[in-house]
Amino acid sequence: MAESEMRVVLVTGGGGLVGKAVQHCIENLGEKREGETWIFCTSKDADLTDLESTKQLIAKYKPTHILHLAALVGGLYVNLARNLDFFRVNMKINDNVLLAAHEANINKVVSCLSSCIFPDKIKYPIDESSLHLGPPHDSNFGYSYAKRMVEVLNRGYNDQYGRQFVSVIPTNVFGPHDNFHLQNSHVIPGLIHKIYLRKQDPIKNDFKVMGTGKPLRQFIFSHDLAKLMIWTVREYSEKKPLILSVGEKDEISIRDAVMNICSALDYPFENLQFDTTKSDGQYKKTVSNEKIVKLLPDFKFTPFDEAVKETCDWFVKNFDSCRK
Ligand code: NAP
Ligand code: GFB
Repeated sequence: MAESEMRVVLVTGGGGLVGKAVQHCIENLGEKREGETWIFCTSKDADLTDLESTKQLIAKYKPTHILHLAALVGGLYVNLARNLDFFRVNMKINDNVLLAAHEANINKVVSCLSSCIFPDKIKYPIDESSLHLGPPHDSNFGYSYAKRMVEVLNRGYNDQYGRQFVSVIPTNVFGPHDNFHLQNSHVIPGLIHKIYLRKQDPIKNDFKVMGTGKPLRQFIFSHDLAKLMIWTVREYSEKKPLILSVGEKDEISIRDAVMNICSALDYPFENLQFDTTKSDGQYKKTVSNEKIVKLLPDFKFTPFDEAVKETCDWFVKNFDSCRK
């Protein structure tokens, strides 16, 4: 998309992990371009499960583009407990945002899916073409089907009205401004918080890594994802979904990820204990990042250990005010 055509980008979910990373890149890392205005909204600006509020938000800011990040989001265990809520809330948010965007004649909307929504039994590495080729992993079927419907809605608006509604598909994201809640969070922020508390008071705060530590994940640093999303809003001209992830070779086990956190927090990982009575969730969901690498061959992902260290340092510095 030529720069001159870019005017106002509304970012829903602007106060969350990914939204804050986009804001950081735009406002602090020099990603902002002449003639662009980026607006970062949270649920205080509008409850996107309500169509009228959604329409009023768009009428207020009159965006030319929307980066749609807002969602009910959580780790494995809160998904296991609340699949119906994850389905219904995300279905409402997504239908409202896309309908309101269309009715306001906004042509480009970039929405956000997740690699966990792909079919669980599939040939690896997964690519963008396999989204509907089988059921997702049972642990988060609610969230997964709601997210898959974004791709269906996109196709509907694009075919029927010539829109360019597209979606990006990140793998597991982590970074500053994450949700560090002890039960509802994803694995990296959850373990950062648990290990930090254990270090603060070893007597009071025992903890175990949940599951066996064997499952495999591709973790993407939120700042890297944000740069790729900003590019997608500006330049991606296709209508097909786009995976945004580190490569297959960067896939690591949960155990290795936790050991990385221990090193970053200077905690002896010899003491790590695993609670194998807790679900492992999906064993793997290995995606190919071939398409984005072809589009952006010079893009450099932040090394995992550096990203973990930066996230841990941010958490310790912002312990009192962060989401936990
Ligand atoms: P997050 O930190 O939980 O942020 C989600 C944001 O959505 C929050 O800022 C929240 O606003 C907003 N939101 C939730 N319900 C809303 C509502 N009813 N009305 C308005 N805003 C609402 O999540 P995230 O990790 O940044 O996720 C951003 C996107 O990336 C999501 O679409 C998610 O599915 C996707 N994604 C995340 C991961 C991951 O590992 N984190 C992986 C793949 C894809 P408030 O803070 O004001 O409540
Ligand atoms: O990040 P996470 O919760 O999400 O990772 P998923 C779960 C994996 O980490 C499982 C292990 O193998 C857990 O056994 N784990 C170990 C822990 N200790 C902990 C802990 O303290 N907290 C958590 N959360 N996990 C999610 C989907 O799957 O991926 C969501 O459920 C979302 O819908 C997200 O899409 C990106 O990668 O398993």
